[in-house]
Amino acid sequence: MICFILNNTQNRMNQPPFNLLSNIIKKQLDQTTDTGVTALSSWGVSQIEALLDLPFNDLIYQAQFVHRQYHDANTVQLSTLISIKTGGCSEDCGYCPQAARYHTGIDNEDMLSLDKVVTAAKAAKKQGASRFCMGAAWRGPKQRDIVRMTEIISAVKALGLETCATLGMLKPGQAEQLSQAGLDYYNHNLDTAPEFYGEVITTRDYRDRLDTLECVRSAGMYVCCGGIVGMGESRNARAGLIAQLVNLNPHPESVPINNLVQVEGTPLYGTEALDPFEFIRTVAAARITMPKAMVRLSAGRSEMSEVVQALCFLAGANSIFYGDKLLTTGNPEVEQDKVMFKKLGLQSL
Ligand code: SAM
Ligand code: DTB
Ligand code: SF4
Repeated sequence: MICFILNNTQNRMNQPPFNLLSNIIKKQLDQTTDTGVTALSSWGVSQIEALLDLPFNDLIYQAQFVHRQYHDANTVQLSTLISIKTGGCSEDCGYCPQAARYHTGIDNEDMLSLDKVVTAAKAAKKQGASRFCMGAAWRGPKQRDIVRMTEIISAVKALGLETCATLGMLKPGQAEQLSQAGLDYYNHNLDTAPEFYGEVITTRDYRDRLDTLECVRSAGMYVCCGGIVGMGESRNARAGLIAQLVNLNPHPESVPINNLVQVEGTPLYGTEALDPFEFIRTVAAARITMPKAMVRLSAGRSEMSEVVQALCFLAGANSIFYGDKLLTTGNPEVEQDKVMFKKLGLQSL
């Protein structure tokens, strides 16, 4: 796969001397075309692992360098989440409080009414979100769910918000219907490296996830695809996840990096917490390898200090989930995020 970096003369003049870049990146920046565009060749797991192994300062410096080629370094996009169908899910995802088979205290609720979703979307817009993401605890939607979703999507879109949904596995016809209703993004995470996947989920396989992502692309929607770290995986597995994301062609437009939110009753509850520097390194590697993507600092912010979050922004994160709740677990209060943005001089998008 080929992607591009340093896309105009102005950017090239702004770049630091190449000798400050590590050999790993230098090796990738070897194909300058006659239009002044430099091609990045594809990334293998070992190259991404070598990025993750860099001294922290070098890694962050390079991530910030790449980030500034494509993004305003002081702007962060805000997405608000809502759970439109909570609990009672048939799947066995080891991290998830909504799986029916785990005893987490989450009840199986009916799908929210159109009115309730629209009210929540209006509130999200008023608070400053630009995208509204709707999640459902399904293995995949049934046809009747798709019909209801199309009404909801059209109504949210009519408010002037970008729309995103995460409803589980899709079949080709379903993706088309969602797209035609006005769905901009579909979130479907690869979650982890193929080698570690079986430790976390057994009720659907990696290929199922890739198939859904292909349906989303073919239907013309933007792909939101990332994963979860802090599930007891190795650094090599984090590199493996990023390699899978990078090798989607084209790269996902949006890459959520979730830190496991540990919920009592799930199999992954009690996993040793990931060192925050490893989380930040993962964000940096995602930024370097997928320069144009919006990299979202996703679940797990409630457990992170502002300093850790600031380092994630420095490492190239430029999107967050904004609003007091994720799907079933907590997220920083809106007012708290406003204060943090002010301290960091960040603008929202
Ligand atoms: N049921 C659909 C599916 O799994 O595709 C959509 C909803 S599911 C809750 C969306 C994503 O949330 C999962 O793929 C996973 O990446 C993330 N997620 C779920 N529980 C989490 C947790 N405890 N910590 C971090 N991320 C989590
Ligand atoms: C994503 O990557 N993270 C969000 C969203 N996509 C749907 C979900 C996080 C869920 C955290 C656990 C919960 O609140 O239930
Ligand atoms: Fe179900 Fe999605 Fe949770 Fe897996 S992550 S148990 S599919 S709601």
